[in-house]
Amino acid sequence: MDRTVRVLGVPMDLGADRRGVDMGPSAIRYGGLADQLEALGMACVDGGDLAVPRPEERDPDADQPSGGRAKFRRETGEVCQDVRTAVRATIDDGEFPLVLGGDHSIAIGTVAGAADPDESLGIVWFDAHGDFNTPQTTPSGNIHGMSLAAILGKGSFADEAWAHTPAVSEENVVLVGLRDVDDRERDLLNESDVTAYTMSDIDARSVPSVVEEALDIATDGTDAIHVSLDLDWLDPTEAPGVGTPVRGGVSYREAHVAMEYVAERREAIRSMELVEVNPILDDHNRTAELACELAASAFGKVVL
Ligand code: HAR
Ligand code: MN
Ligand code: MN
Ligand code: MN
Repeated sequence: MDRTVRVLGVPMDLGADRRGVDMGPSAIRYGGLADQLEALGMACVDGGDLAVPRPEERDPDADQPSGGRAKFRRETGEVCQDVRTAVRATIDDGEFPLVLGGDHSIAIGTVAGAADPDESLGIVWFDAHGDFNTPQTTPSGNIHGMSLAAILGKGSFADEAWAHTPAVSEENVVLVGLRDVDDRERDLLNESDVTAYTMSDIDARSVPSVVEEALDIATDGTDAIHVSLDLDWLDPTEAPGVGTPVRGGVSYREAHVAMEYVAERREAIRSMELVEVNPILDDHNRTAELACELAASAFGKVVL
């Protein structure tokens, strides 16, 4: 990677029930992110953290969409527009935005900033969850479980300009690692043109084969891709510090090898984010440290 990496922290926890992901950006920095990237010979600058309101100061149910629920919808929209502005400015300056969450709702802003309206953007989304609920299907009202659907303009997100990013088409969106999908979310996913690889697909085919195919789909005919890494993609034995752990995820080695395949396409990658690290639930910051290591692998760290 010859672009300077600009780190942008988004201490957001409005989109999730378990508190603590707002401390993710600090934990990832303490985990040695800049050192790891500089050891690869990369230039790395820290853009600091964006301002995010505290849930205690706001009403989660203010300003709700009709016939649905999306808690802190207004605040999430405001934060995501700030994320979009920061990500877009970073790209316009010729730098690479590495966004640190925060809960996964911030991806709505990252993708909006990464997507040039005159171009097409593919997405590879590593996650235990589909993040494909809408305000109409969500069992929780938590926007982190809706962020990918929002980007694609599903449900009432079709009317939300801050959420829907038309430069992303479903044919170039790939989910990798699913093992926890809600019933109505499953229907929406199956009806869509998004490609979704479950953990069973990974068991049957191995990580390299699935990830390579995912990258082929995301890069097919697109101008660039965004990589969204939800740390709950990994098995909780490796990544205990996440808000919504689900057993049966990828191993430490599988996660690294996946990022090594990502690194092979790094010229196509325009932006990346590391989300859902929850230091309160972590074991001596190991999930945050793992996030740093995985970023280094994605940027081309090799053993020999
Ligand atoms: N599917 C559930 C919901 O929509 C749980 C979402 C879980 N969260 C995440 N997203 N960490 O990846 O409420
Ligand atoms: Mn209320
Ligand atoms: Mn997620
Ligand atoms: Mn998840």
